[in-house]
Amino acid sequence: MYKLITFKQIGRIEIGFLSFFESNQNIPFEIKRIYYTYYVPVGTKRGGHAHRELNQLLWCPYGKINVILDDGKGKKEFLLDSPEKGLLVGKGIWHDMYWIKENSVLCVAASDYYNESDYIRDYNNFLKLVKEGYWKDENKL
Ligand code: T46
Repeated sequence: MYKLITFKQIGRIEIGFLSFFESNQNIPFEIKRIYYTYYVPVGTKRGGHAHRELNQLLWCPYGKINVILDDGKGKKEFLLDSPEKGLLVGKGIWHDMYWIKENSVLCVAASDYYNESDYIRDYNNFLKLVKEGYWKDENKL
């Protein structure tokens, strides 16, 4: 499951804006970890994996990052180019991120602590798990 969401924007041009999100309100999981990626050279590709159980919200407070999501049946592209945009990426979604603008920052709110064994970094293994129905409950997030 994946979904683009738009955060509420509070403020006005003269003083700037504030956006927010809350666990189990507009984000359908409890947040246990926040991490962020920065000083990434333009043209870099990161990601190249799916998660077994982890659900995440990605947002780009500054810059432009292209995110390609793949559920094993098809791919979809999302441009994170505004601090109002958030991209929910559920478990079982292969994701690649491409840095398009200098100094872009990718922030992520995750449903669990870091655990390398939750990563699937081999694409053929990912496709095999999709075929076997490993994420048959994916729509529940
Ligand atoms: C994801 C995308 C959007 C940690 O030690 N703790 C952490 O919390 C994280 C996220 C990573 N790491 C270590 C693991 C690797 O040795 O940091 C190193 C770089 O991680 P990785 O190559 O997986 O980075 P990205 O940018 O390809 O992927 C990251 C997240 O790892 C991943 O879960 O969904 O951002």
